[in-house]
Amino acid sequence: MAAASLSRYRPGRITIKRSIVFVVVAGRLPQAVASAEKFNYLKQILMISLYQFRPAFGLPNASPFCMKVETYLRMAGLPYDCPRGASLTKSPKGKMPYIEDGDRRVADSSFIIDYLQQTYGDKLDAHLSERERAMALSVQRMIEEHLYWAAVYSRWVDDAGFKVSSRIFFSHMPPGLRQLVPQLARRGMKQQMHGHGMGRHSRDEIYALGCRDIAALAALLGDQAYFMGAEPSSLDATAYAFVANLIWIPIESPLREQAKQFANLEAYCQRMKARYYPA
Ligand SMILES: N[C@@H](CCC(=O)N[C@@H](CS)C(=O)NCC(=O)O)C(=O)O
Repeated sequence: MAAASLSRYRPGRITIKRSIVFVVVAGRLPQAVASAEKFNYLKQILMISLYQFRPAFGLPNASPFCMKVETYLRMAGLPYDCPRGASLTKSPKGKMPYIEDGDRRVADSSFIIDYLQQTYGDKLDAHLSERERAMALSVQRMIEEHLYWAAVYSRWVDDAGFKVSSRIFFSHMPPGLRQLVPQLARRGMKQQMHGHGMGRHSRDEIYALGCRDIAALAALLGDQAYFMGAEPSSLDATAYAFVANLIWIPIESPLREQAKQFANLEAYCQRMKARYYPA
């Protein structure tokens, strides 16, 4: 995914502008600069580096927050790459994702998108009224601050989900760590869920809360192409990342069953995939 990202995004106005700068700057660099160095130098100036977990589950990212930012970059037509070496310990806020743009480093998916909108402009939400923007923000918050925690439960606390998560997410680690790290991660997730409050509910209560959010999303989408109507908006970066991370992952849970019941959610994910991640 990371390597393919440079060639797959849809070129927008900003991309074209950056490409022109690339060519002009490349032409002016001294001959003495080796071409690989030149390429790396220019890439550093012109590419946004997205640091995130490695892809899993056949999705661009198994972290919905990482997939949200990658989807936004594609929707906005901004050139990016996903360098190796992303790590929670290097992340300014200890979570993924974060980006580097020149000498700017920004963490947290929402602050990243704010930064990108302020720096490169944003046509995606231009068609929304103030009221529609407020509604989109409320829906985004429901997904990220409520439904997310039910999904965390299904992956990290529920035994069936943890079995799959621990096997897939840590498969690259050496044998000893492969057993230890998932247990530590699980303990950390349980603590976070308890602090949030979601973790104090029973399994049935957590899934009931999450399922209501999913039904609300399906009702809100209705027969529209995108969450805010016929045209995509930045809310779709969040909605697609989170819904795909429910229905297209190999973890059986009441959340997945619920999401799969709504044909419009599946069709929506297919639509987003075809438009922003063409094969
Ligand atoms: N509010 C943050 C949330 C990011 C987040 O929770 N990332 C998770 C992955 S989905 C993470 O890095 N978890 C690692 C941890 O908590 O140790 C954002 O929007 O970026």
